[in-house]
Amino acid sequence: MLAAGLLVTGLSACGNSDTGDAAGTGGDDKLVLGFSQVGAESGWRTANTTSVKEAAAEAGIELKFDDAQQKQENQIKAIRNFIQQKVDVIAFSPVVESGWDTVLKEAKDAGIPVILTDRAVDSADKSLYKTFLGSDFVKEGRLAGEWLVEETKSATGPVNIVELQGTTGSAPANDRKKGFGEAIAANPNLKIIASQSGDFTRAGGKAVMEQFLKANPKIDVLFSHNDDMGLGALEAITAAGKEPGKDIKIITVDAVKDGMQALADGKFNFIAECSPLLGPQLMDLAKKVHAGEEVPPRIETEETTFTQETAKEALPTRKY
Ligand code: GYE
Repeated sequence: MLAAGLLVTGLSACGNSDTGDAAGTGGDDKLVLGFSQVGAESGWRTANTTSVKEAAAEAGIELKFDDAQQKQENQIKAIRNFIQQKVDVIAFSPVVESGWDTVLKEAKDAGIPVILTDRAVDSADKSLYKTFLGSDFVKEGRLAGEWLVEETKSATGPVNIVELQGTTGSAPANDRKKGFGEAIAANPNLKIIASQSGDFTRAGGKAVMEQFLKANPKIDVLFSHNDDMGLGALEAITAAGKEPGKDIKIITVDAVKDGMQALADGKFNFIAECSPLLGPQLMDLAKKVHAGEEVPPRIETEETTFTQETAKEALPTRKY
């Protein structure tokens, strides 16, 4: 009994000293990065996954990749696995904004630095992660709204807008809604008459647009939080005997190839770009935080906007 007790004590003491220099346990070998991805819900996400995988290979970083299938519980599980495996750095793209404090605290206690990519968390304790690399979603929504304000400035009556929201509770859905709403407040003729989540997928966009069309005889504008939902909505609009881009103006966010093609073809009217090519910057940051270097707490992606004309010019050289 006594011997067993001593053994346990000895082990736990050893465990403690291990945790103490957790950052160093990876040794001088390849940096190991655990990455928890949201899922594969959109063209944007596919391009983002490719960017992360390619950049890791190029940077000589060993990537442990997990696809959470758009479920927060799967992401939490993946992060706990990464902690158990003592990866050097954890990066993840949080599917929703809230509910991360406990698992982030676990990573912090284990001495593993965390990088947020693409989407933000609403944790009050900013020490739970090293940096957040991604777009300004409020700005994307605002740019979309400002274009519409300009486009409809001569309208004398109500302009009816329907909105396809991204995944409920996600940073891009919350922020794009906010930015768009603030911008269109400049013209009281502009009214959102229906707004619902299509979960960032084509199937979701199509199904919700069908409902919108059934319930609302006069829809002038669709604001879709991403290209994929807009592309799904195109099918519903055409099936209802309306012409997308003309009878119903369509504004989206992302600017992936299929979205840009729809814009160049005159089916979409405006896209606020959101770049998925975060891989190279992420690898750079992973190396820095692993080396204990200071990094800026917020790194914003550079993006632009596209009209039907500029989409035609950009399409041939578009990478994703
Ligand atoms: O706009 C959408 C994807 O978080 C910026 O997620 C990303 C969004 C992107 O599903 O297409």
